[in-house]
Amino acid sequence: MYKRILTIQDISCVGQCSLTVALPILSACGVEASILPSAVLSTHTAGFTGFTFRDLADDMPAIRDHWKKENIQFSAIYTGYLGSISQVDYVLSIREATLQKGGKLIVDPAMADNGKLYPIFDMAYAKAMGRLCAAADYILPNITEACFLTDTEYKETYDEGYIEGLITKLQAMGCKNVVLTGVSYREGFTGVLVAEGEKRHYYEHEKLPNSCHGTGDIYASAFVGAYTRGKTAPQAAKIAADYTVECIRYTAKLDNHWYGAAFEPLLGKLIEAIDNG
Ligand code: PXL
Repeated sequence: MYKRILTIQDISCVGQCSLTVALPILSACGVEASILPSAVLSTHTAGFTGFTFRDLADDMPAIRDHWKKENIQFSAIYTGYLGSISQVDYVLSIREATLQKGGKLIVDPAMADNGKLYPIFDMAYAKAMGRLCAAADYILPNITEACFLTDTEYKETYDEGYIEGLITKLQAMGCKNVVLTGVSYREGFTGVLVAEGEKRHYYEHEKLPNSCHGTGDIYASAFVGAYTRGKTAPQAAKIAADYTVECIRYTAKLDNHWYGAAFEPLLGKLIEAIDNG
């Protein structure tokens, strides 16, 4: 069945993240991508200075009402970086109005990394994001985001008990299914833990020495695309992880490509993994 996804996240005009990543990746996955831009920025906020920022929250109710009048329905809604706290309630009302029966709300909290919130966000935003996560079918936090969502101390090194503690707290908030990224138990390796109710599935992969901005968006978009195409969550988590690692590996070979990961040349591999995996 042909699937149409609505993705709600910002347009960073330059910088290879959010919608400029989600649109091509979702299209490559073979699903129709509709968009609702949450904000427009001249660049992303990680490494550039003096970026412009326009919050588009005020446009959201009229867009929602028009879609409702036109009876537009989506197979899934996937949210990422939102521009402001008021968007959380708009997203919930857009789900109410447009998500088809049985459709999934997939939330990437997209607000923090390496122990810190992104610029422009504060604890009030993190709390509001917690409400959206609690209403989601799947959430895709990294460890930093899981810590902000659950008021847990961020640690660089940890054991399985710490990770299980994060999952338990997230599930107690109402997040039934968690895809936790960047879970690393040994030098040179990292991975993703998929927790669906009581079930746990850990996929470990190589950890490359370089890291790139925007890889969370590449990961989440590939996960959503693969999952919407009928893969199970653990299968989609593996496809997305393998693709993201290849994008990081490719980017390491480029000069002066610090602002994002070059995901475009690897799209063929993602399509192959979805079609033949
Ligand atoms: O990749 C996440 C992201 C999305 N959008 C904007 C960002 C970031 C990360 O910093 O700044 C505007």
